[in-house]
This record gives sequence, C-alpha cells and structure tokens, in this order.
Amino acid sequence: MPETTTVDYSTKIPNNVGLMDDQRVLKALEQWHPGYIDWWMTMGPAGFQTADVYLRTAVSIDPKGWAKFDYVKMPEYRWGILLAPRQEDRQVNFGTHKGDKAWQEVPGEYRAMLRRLIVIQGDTEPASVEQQRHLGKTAPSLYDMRNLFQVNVEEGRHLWAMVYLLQKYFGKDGREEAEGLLQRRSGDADKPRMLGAFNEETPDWLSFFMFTFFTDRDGKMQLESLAQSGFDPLSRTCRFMLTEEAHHMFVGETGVGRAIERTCKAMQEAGIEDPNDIAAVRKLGVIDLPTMQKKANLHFSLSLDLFGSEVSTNAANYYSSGVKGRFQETRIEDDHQLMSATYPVSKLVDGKVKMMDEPALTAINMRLRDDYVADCAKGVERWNKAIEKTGVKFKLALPHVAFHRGIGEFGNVKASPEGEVLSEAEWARRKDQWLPSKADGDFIASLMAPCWERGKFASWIAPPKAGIDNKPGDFEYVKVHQA
Ligand code: BYC
Repeated sequence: MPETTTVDYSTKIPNNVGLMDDQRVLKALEQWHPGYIDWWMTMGPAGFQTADVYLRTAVSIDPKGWAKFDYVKMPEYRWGILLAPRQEDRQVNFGTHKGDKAWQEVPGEYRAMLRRLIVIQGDTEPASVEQQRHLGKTAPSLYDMRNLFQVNVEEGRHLWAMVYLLQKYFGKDGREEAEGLLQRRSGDADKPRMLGAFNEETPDWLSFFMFTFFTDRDGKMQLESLAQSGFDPLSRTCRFMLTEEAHHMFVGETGVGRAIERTCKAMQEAGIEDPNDIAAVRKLGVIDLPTMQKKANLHFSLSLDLFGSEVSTNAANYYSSGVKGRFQETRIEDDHQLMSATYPVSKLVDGKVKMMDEPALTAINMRLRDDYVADCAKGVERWNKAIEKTGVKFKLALPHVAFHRGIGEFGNVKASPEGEVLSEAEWARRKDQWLPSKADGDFIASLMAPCWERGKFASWIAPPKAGIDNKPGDFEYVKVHQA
C-alpha cells in the first residue's frame, strides 16, 4: 500500500507510509516492537495495564476526523507511524538551501545533526511517560485518569514516530539510537534522559498539569520548528504530532484552571478574602493560589532551560543548514537567511539584566523562547480572567526568565522572580517563597487521594466543562475494577 491519508491497520504496525512495501524498515520496527512493549509494561502507567480505557486512536491523518474513540487496554493500543500528507512542491524554506526542493533523503553533510535532533526529540517522549507513571493511583477522577493515559499513549506514539525516522533514514546508527531510547531512564543516575526537565519528578497532579501546560508547550514550539525542516519526512512527522500535542496542552491548561476554579469557589463559600491566608485556604481541602504560583515558577523555569543557550552556534548551524527553522518560519517577513539581521537577547551585564542586539542567526533559541513565553503568557492571562471573575484578588504571573535557570546566560546566577540578581545567601534564604518547599509538597501530597467513582472529583479540583467525546459527566472513562 502506498502513502495514504488513511491508516493501514492490516500490519502489526499501523501506518500511512506504505510499510508493507518497505520490508527492511518493517522488519527493523518489528524487531524493536517487543523491546518497546517490555519498556511500556515496566515503565509505563503503573497498575492499570489491564483496564479498559476510553482512548482516541488516530485512524487518518485528515485533520477533520482523524481519531476514533473506544475502550482499549493500553498495551494493546495501536501505536503506529503517521506522517502528514506529502506536498509535492515543498521547498527548503530557510537557510543556505532556501528555494531548493525539500529533501526526501538525509543530506550526507547534515546526517549527524539531524540524527542528534531526532534522538533528543525522541528521548523526551518516553521520559515523560516514565515521569508520570505513578499518577494513575492518585487520579482525582476517572476523567483525569483517562486524560493522563491518553497523553501517555500518545507520547509513546511520538517515540515510535522518531524511531521510524531513525530506522528508515539512519541505517545501523539509527537502529542503535532506537535501542538507546529504550535504555535511558528518567532520573536515573547512570543512564538519565538527555534533557534536564525530563529527569525531574512529577510527584503530584498539579505538577502533571503544570508540566502539560509548560513543558508540552516547549514540545509544541520545538515540533513547530522541526516541522519547518527541509528534511521532509521529519517535517511531515512533526506536523502530525502537533495535532496530538494540542490535547496535551488542553489537559494542562484546563487542569490548572479547574484547580483554580475549585480553590476560588471554596474561598468564596467559606468567606475567605485573603488569598495569602494559606493556612485557612488549605483547611478547605484545596490548593492555595500562592502555592500554584510556586509550581508555575518551577515548571516554567525548568521548561525555559529546554530552549538551550540564548546565543547558540548549534542553533545557527541547524538554521543555516535548513534542518530546524523558526516558529511559523514561512509567515515571518524577512530573507529567511538572516545574513545581517540582529535580534535582542537578554543578557547579564554588570549584575543587571539587559537587552543586547546579537546576530539573529545565533539568537534563534532566544527567539523561539520569546515566542514560547508569549504563548505561555496568554494561558496565564486566561487563568487570571477566571480568578478575577470569582472576585478573588490574586494574579498569577510568569517569573522573569533569569529566575531559577540551569542553562544559558542565567545558568550560573541566582535571581528573584522579578529578575533581581541575588547573592547565594539571599537566594537560600528566600527560595522557599518562590519554589515549592518540602512542606508545600507534603500538603499537596495529602490531597492526592484517589477519586475513582463515576462522575466524582477530588476535593481540590472542579469538574470539566464538557466530557471527552461529548460523554456525560458520569461516564466510566476507565474501568478501574479490571486493573
Ligand atoms: N539539558 O547551543 P546550546 C517535548 C546542551 S519537549 C541538558 O545551548 P542547542 C515533550 C546541548 O545539548 C521538546 N543539556 O543548545 C514535552 C549542548 O551540548 P553539546 C524536545 C542541554 O543545542 C513534554 C550544549 O548544552 N525537543 O517534545 O542550540 C512531553 C549547548 O547547547 C540542555 C527538542 O528539544 C538541557 N536543557 O539547543 C513529551 C528538540 N540545553 O552539543 C515531550 C530538539 C542544552 O555542547 N533539540 N543542552 O554537547 C534541540 O533543538 C536542541 O538540541 C536544544 C538545545 C533546544 C535542546
């Protein structure tokens, strides 16, 4: 079967890339499959592998109606290879090869670069599943549990997507890298995942929602940039991944939004006006807004580190070579080569944060990070509108980009959420005001009691506005008794 818009489910590995006619790759993927299932069973969602879960599975790559919903046991989910349709006349849209026909094979000189980018992207996908594997046990509702599992199986599929590229286009090295993706483990001292944020814990559901809001949004930005790639199979893969990614950010934004809604409502009902009266708010069995701010500070700053250094020759090379573009590259009005343009970069000068013009080519990471920050800010604004509507006087805010950073210009300094540079001693004295402390973590953990009755929600979170696939409020999204 040639490339199609519908997915061929007749093979063990569903696909729209004509795998049946590509025996070499089909065989490589079939050999990789048992290792993947083994990884899923040992590192995937703990405790629910035998339960029926109401999941969506991609059946087509047509943006309208690409998914179907049904009960599936997670290990039987049909992970497959799905690429957005090929555009015959697609070109390389930026860099020194601008105007050339997009590449259907890997150009020899960019092989190492492309492989590295694909491996980094691939590594994050299983990492997030590992980070989230214990959350099912404390799910605040069946609805939320189902969303967690949906995110997890799709991250698993995104790993398949990168493994397909490695195995089809990178020969022996690609097969070795595909194995490596199953060997590393989030948080493991000896064989950690590649990027910092993917070795952190996701200890509770508020972290999960913040992660899907902030870190999956980095995923969106990185995938958008890779979707611009002159290497057409990478572009097409990332374009389809983005359709799935949108739901993950929805889970994050509405998850935090529902926690906020519940807290504000509980405060109103109890007549508590001061959102900073943390002890009083916590007594209501909800998460106080200042603690939500701390969690946002943590996840935002960890996610900023995923953009690499503000000024990066790696990023410049990716761009000039045509392998990784800018966010919405084709909508930007400039020469798409950045020979002489500059871009303002935030830098530390004499202990103060200042904007300095740098060659736009080396400031690609900074630009993507700026686009990301703007996208995050819109979501935070929506949360603030919801708070305002309830009459509670509190505003969430994104911390300064210098706050709590491990990578880049601010990687070695301590700064407050307002961007004021601090001494180590000052930071140590005040950091618990800005980042979740042990006591905050313990309090949140105390609320993480499972709530698995149909249509019921844990004390700290409001129900969603609508069900998944228009299901009613008491729908049994996960048949937990089978687990
Ligand atoms: N941690 O020039 P630099 C997602 C290293 S999330 C550790 O500043 P570059 C998802 C870097 O490797 C999206 N090391 O950075 C979300 C380099 O090392 P070498 C994932 C780091 O290369 C939720 C050195 O520092 N996708 O999809 O321009 C759930 C200097 O590098 C880090 C991608 O990231 C770090 N944070 O940019 C599931 C896309 N940052 O070469 C999934 C692919 C930098 O000197 N990756 N280093 O040994 C890239 O585009 C780039 O590699 C990066 C870094 C943006 C990550």
